[in-house]
Amino acid sequence: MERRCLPSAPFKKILIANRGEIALRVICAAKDLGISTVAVYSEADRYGLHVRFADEAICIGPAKSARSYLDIPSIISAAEITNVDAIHPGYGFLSENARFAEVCETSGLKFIGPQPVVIELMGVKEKARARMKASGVPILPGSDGVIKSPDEALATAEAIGFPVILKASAGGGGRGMRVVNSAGELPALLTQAQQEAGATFGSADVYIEKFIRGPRHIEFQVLADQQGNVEILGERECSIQRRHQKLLEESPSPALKPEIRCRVAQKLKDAMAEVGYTNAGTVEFLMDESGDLYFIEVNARIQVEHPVTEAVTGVDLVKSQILIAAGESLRSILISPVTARGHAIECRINAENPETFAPSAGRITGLNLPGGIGVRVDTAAYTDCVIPPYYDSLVAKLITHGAGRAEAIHRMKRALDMFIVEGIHTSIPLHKKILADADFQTGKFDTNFIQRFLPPEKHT
Ligand code: MV4
Repeated sequence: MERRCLPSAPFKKILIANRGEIALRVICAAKDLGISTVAVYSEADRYGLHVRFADEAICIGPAKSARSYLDIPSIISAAEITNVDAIHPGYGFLSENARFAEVCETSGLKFIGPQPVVIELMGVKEKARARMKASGVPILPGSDGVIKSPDEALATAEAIGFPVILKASAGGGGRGMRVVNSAGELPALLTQAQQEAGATFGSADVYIEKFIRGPRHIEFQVLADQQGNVEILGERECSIQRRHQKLLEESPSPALKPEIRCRVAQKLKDAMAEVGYTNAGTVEFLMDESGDLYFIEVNARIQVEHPVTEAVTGVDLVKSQILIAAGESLRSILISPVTARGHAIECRINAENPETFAPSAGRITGLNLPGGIGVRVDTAAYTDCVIPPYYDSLVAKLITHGAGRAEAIHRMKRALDMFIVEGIHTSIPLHKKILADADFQTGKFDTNFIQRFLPPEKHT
């Protein structure tokens, strides 16, 4: 459990460079610490709750993110005008932009996240992979860094055995990947992957890994302070995804063996200390059918699904981020050893058409948020609010906690039945189907699970 309050506020005022539920989440943490808040907003978000609940709010530009939530000069100007001490980037937008973190620091504003050089390192996937390997974190067999020639690619693939996967060094989140099933396909797919990587990320660098069919996606939550202390706050099971968009997450994973959790967490602790990681971060792994974990990438930010970890550990991760950025030690932030209690599940309630998954922007004409014991709702929605078409489609996160997985599922079903959103389509019906599924209930699923709920042509 982390310390509840401080004798004096670590910062006087922070700016939140984000919108929606995560901006509100950061405002809550700041209020709990006695810190004043500044919201920034686009013209589409004038009536957003982050604007209403922050102490001050500044319009930074038009609806399109490139001219508002991604506009570094506008955000830095807002921070200077309001005289804030620090900036919290939330997730998405500028949260993993090393240049933004750098500009904050050179402008005398504390960036609430890792050091710019560490964000940069984690963004180059094959470098992050090499650093994790060097610290003893298990990785999949693959190339030693970037592929330099088609011959080298072929030799590496033959050595590790097909199928293999080509991944963009600057990619992540599933973009710029190619699965290669045989030597004959390799040259053409390598060219494709390199071209796509160059066009999408500005770097044509590609590396190879052994391809795991039907893996589970399991990620570990990390907190690290500026004194070199690292804590691992358990893991989240994130296998229920569609097109690399997570739909439902839980903690702990119903599939992770305790010995593997313990061994990987220990290695990770050392690895994150060795790279000089600070603040909150997530380390993603794939699990193969034997239950072993293999590192894939690091997300240098707070994640959407952080509340499931908060539910089982009782640690306020966003408050911890602010305190770490202010120079507080984890030894003072986490006043007793972190332990996990019970089980938590999060359902992402998206504004989308249940058949086509197309975004369903518009006005919410009726809204009932569920509550009761073991239920948390993180949202910036209210009756008559408008979900704009410009940003991601997350309307609310519904999190339930129970003594065990069965109770968390039961509470989730109850809460979904009491969750009413009128005026737009949402993913609530899909979540009800997932929760009613026998394999979901027994915990037997992988990253292909969601396909059975989709029309065949929608498979990816
Ligand atoms: C893989 C993989 C199989 N083998 N790497 C997709 C997102 C990106 N972070 C990594 N991804 C994958 N990497 C190897 N060596 C399968 C995926 C993958 C996936 C991973 C996690 C969750 C959902 C996924 C859906 C399709 C593919």
